[in-house]
Amino acid sequence: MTTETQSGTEQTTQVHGGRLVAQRLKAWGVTKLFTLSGGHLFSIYDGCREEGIDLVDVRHEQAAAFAAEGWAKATREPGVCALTAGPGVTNGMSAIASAQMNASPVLVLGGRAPAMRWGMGSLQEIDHVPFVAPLTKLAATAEPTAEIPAMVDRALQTALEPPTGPTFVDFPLDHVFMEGPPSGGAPELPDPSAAPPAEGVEQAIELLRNAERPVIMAGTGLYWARGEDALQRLCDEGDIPAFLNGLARGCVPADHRCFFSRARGNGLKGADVALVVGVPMDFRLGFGGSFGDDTQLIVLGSVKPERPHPRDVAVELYGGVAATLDALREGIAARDRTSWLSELRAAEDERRAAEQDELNDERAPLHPMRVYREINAVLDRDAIVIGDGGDFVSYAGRVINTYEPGCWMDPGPFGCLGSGPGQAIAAQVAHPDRQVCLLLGDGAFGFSGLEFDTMVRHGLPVVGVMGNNGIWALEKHPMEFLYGYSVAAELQPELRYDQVVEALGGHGELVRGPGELRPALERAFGSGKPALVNVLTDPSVAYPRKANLA
Ligand SMILES: Cc1ncc(C[n+]2csc(CCOP(=O)(O)OP(=O)(O)O)c2C)c(N)n1
Ligand SMILES: [Mg+2]
Repeated sequence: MTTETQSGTEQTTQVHGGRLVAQRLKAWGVTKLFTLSGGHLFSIYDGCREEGIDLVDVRHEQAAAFAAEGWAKATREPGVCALTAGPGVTNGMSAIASAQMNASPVLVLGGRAPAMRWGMGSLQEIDHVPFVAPLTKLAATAEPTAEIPAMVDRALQTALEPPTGPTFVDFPLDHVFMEGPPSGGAPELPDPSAAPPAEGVEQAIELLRNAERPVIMAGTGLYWARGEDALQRLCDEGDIPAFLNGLARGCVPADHRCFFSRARGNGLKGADVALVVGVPMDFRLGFGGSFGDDTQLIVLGSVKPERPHPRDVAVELYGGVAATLDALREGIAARDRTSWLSELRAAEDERRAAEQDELNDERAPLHPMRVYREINAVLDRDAIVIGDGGDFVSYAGRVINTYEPGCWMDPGPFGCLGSGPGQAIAAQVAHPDRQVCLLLGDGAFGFSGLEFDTMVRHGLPVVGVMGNNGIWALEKHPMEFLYGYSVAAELQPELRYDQVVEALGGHGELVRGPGELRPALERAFGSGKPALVNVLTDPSVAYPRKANLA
């Protein structure tokens, strides 16, 4: 409903608070809102309908919030979800924490019990801000109605500013149903690739120029900073090998001469200088111990991290990542380091050769590596692959090839099972013409498996491939190793998750032997429907991991 008020010569068209929200979303280029219904959100829905923002409604709020993160990962635009007051917001908390750890620019809109009765015990009344604040860059309540546009602007701006990350605004029911004047013009969208280079580049150039065995270790921050082209130029001209984790996967294509994965130990330990780009030295880098004791570190990021580095760093560079990478390249002058590259290539090839037996394993139920040999063969170069599970996804991280940025999504360091379906939904909404392949453990399926219904209702032909070993393998094997037995580690063997997906209106396949897998994958991708290829895998296969928890 709109009303016109005339005051003197000035005329203001008042619109309701939900419409104000939608107008600002639209101004920032938001086209999709991931949500699950709740009365507190009706006026936002109405606003989105008026403004042409599509709603994608899911089956659990965590999927809506993971989808918002998936949208951000797939597009590098802000992902937005709307969660109803109280349990809607609490259900989204794991995904908000996940977005925080991945620095994903996400805006979470919350419903909220009415301000006029606050404290009197309205339905679903709880103050979200204190418990969401530690997980976000900004958490606030928008009131009164006239404050809504500026608050939405600030939340989106904050989510997109480096370090990118999630923000939260909730809207008291009365204020979002009341009317206020539209405000706010076209926002200036931050362009991370235009940020100026960091100070202190000269010292880094000096180190890199003289290095004989330099390496680059890049992670999620490189992706958010849109640094992939500059990184490739630096690798190319400096003959510098690159190792990638997190969302940086694909920022150097898997078949690039400077890309290595299996030789990571040789590269990081053997390096005299390591350029560490957009990646914290957390457990994934052995808290800094993945590098050699004598490796000199240059750390590059968009902003100085809050957490101190766990080991000495020779040069710290904070500023525009792409511009700094270009400045380094210009400073170091081309250098022939083919012998260093060949040494690593030999190590890489040797490890890959040693994998062949597992990739070709003929056993039934299948070895997980055999599953990945078949998947690699059917995926397009720009397929988006999403991992959600334990050991099954650890294997994938090792052997799935990623060629373009934004084509690999896993839960990241928060490691939340159940993150996959929401991210797959968003990836397919963002890229309707590309393959989206969702890798699922049978345990992981239980958290968000009903999102196959969302995929069916929204016509999203995501292909799930399940490594169904009937156990929580990533927990069962380590527990047996430590205690000689395991508890709480079993699932039902050979459960027909494919039939669950069929019952929801999707396409299902059961695969018992390796020869059946390729045709089943082809039928699944050919079906044009959401699909699940339920592959029975060998529960006795334990992923060879060194560290689990610490
Ligand atoms: C929300 C959540 N709960 C529990 C865990 C602990 N956890 C990590 S991996 C894993 C096992 C996953 O089992 P499955 O998906 O079947 O994959 P598998 O290891 O069997 O290949 C569990 C329980 C977690 N990471 N996230
Ligand atoms: Mg399992």
